[in-house]
Amino acid sequence: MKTVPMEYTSVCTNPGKVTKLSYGEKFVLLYTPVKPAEHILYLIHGGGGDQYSFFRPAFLNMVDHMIELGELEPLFIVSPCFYDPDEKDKTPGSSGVAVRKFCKELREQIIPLAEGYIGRSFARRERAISGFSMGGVTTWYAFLQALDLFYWYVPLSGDCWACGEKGGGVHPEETADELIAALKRQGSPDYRIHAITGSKDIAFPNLDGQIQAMLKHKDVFGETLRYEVLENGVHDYETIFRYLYHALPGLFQNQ
Ligand code: FER
Repeated sequence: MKTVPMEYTSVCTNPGKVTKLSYGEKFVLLYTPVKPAEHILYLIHGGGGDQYSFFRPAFLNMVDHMIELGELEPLFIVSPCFYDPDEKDKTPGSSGVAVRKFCKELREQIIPLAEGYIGRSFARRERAISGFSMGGVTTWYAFLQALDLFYWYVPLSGDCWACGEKGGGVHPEETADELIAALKRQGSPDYRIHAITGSKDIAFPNLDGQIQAMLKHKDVFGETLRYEVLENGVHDYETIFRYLYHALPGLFQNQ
């Protein structure tokens, strides 16, 4: 897995635009690329984070450069915040409660807001969801609750909490079963998962346990789940930017 080229962290000659879109007391940040875009990514921060966790120069400049150089097809990126505005408790327990109900907000408020602003609604094959840590947990919840909205799932160093906190590691087989049940319940539509973590990531045992259990179900996940582990990768945003540098060009590619 390549590292992000040093020059990609500097400001691009022709950068995309970041717009703040409000709903009630909350807001999302929307990245609009300089070229016309046919796809949209909903990108979810980790525990204790917010709309700005991903939307920092190191990430936005990287995306600008990738698009400018033709390494990445232009895409919109939406960065919401899964916490309530007055939430003070950002522990995994509290975050777990927030992300379990967050897909409802995505469905009912955030997607209509962002896509209404852009002026078109995207098809599920044109929509992806990704996130880091608790944002990865959110990504798995989207699979459980909103398969009709997204085709592409990119959980980064976060496991599925269908069977409780860090449930992918504590109850791997049961978690795989929950994912399969949710898939069937939602009519078994086609989808793609690209899960990535690092061997020294604190979430590694949880995500890895879950993925190994999922991979035993070859009939379900054999063709649809891709899993990569970066040797020595740790649990921080810099490493996650590298995963996205690696994974973003593969999104929206099998249509
Ligand atoms: C994990 C998923 C999420 C994990 C930790 C988290 C240790 C989040 C932690 C936090 O928000 O502090 O698998 O494993």
